[in-house]
Amino acid sequence: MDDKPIDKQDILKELDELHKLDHNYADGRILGSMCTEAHPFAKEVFCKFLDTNLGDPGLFRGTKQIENNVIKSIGELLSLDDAYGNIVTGGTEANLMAMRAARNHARKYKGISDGEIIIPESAHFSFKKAADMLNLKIVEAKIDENYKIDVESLRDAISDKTVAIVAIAGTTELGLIDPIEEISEIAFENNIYFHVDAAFGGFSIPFLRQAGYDLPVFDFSLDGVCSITVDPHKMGLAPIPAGGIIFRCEEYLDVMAVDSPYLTVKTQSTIVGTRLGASSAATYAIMKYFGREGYTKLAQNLMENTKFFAQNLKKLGYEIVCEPELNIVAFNHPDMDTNVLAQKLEDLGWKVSVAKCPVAIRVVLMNHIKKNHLEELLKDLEDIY
Ligand code: 0PR
Repeated sequence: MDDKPIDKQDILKELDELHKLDHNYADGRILGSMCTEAHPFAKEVFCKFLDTNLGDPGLFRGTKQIENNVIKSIGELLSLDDAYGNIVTGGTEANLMAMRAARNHARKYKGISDGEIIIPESAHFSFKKAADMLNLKIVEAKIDENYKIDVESLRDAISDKTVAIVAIAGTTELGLIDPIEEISEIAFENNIYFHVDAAFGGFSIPFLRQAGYDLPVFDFSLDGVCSITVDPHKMGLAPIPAGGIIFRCEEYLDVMAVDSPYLTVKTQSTIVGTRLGASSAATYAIMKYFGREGYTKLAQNLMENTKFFAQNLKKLGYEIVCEPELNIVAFNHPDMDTNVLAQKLEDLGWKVSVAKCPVAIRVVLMNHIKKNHLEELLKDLEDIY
């Protein structure tokens, strides 16, 4: 740290220089991000609530009410009237809370001390972090030829140590939805906690279904579902950090509660102590401002771009890994190594992401990628091959 104060203008100049090294969403070149530029209104509200701290909610009663309202609204979107949960930093923390709730619940009610969680091979790496932190063993369920959980493999993986089963509604690499209804039944029959990671899909599947898209049910209308991760900072257009964890009942928060005697509330169930009220306020604002209608339009528009991109890729001789269910397209060229192709695109200024299972170029069609960007990308792909 400098000894003497530095002039604001000099500090800003230095920061601006460094900020210039960042890529912008606005130029449409970031192809593999599930985050996007937040809506200006959400950013405005976020700034107003920068000093609020939901770690001590008695001091910020209004903001706590806002968080409760957001959780209620997201719960309703997921077919749950009385939802419990929190706005957290993102999908990682939401998944960690879900796994912690499942572990503590099984420890309390079933006496399981060395628990296992069953996750698909396609699960986000946040579950590896959660398992490591919570001392849980991961048992992987296989994925089938359609890159979705192989239900038989999942059934075989269940043991008397299983504390949670996880399925994904919008996989990180391919945007696919696991057979959640079937898995929910299995979890329910076996009295096992079932968590759905809809970090990506949670803010689009309900709207696309309402608009007539043939997508499966993935939410609390299924009896087995105990919790759902759904991230406002992905498809919800809220500023980072905004993840959501929704629980079916309060009991799952209770089993995580620790005493916080000197605070304005006597227990705390979240992982983080001091936490931003701004994330809840901005999420609340954008959900109100968009309404179901706004999100439906957004999701439909992104699906149209997805279809446009996939169809044109095929016309150019590229092969897509699977028909997109959500707004992700993964593709290869039959005559070119994927990493070589990725490098050629990088050389042309595209920020490319390569999926691992299977290896493929992966484009997440977020709101910052407009039709004209796709046309430019297709032109480059045509020229490359
Ligand atoms: N669950 C799923 C299904 C996810 O896809 C992700 C992240 C998470 C949980 C974890 O969420 P947080 O990153 O909010 O904790 N999916 C993206 C990924 O890891 C996140 C991302 C976003 C990556 C923007 C890159 C990027 O530029 O691929």
